[in-house]
Amino acid sequence: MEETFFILKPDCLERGLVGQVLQRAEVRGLKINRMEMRQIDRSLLEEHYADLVDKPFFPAITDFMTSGPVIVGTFTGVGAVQAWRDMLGATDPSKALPGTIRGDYALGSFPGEAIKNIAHGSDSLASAQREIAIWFDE
Ligand code: IDP
Ligand code: MG
Repeated sequence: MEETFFILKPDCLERGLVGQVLQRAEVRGLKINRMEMRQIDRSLLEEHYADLVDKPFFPAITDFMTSGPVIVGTFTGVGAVQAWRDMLGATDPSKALPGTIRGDYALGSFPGEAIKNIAHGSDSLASAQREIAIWFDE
């Protein structure tokens, strides 16, 4: 049994897609184990995206991720980390396959903007553990 970390990003809430996205996870068999609505603060985001803070687009990511409330939580299930990543699809929605969340609910973004892609998922078991500790203060 694995636990993976997710964020439903501000575009997901803004567009009223929370129910649909969570339903996809649930019908796949992922169980919601923790869930909370938050307004992200900058320092937490920098810790979460530690590998991206030096990128030129990080200020755009910060603006996007703090532009409205998010829902953070975890799913548990067999192979939950990879299952949720596979369901999300490619980072850039313009390259994400139809049938994936990013491929079905998002399109592309303008150069210089953050890529708005609905949801986050941990990319490995180690990342999941690190992110759960950051967001749920363990
Ligand atoms: P992931 O979310 O698919 O794991 P990461 O490379 O970890 O992708 O990037 C984290 C988030 O940062 C992405 O989901 C996206 O919102 C944003 N992002 C990544 N690369 C770019 C970029 O080149 N321009 C703008 N935003 C980006
Ligand atoms: Mg990532």
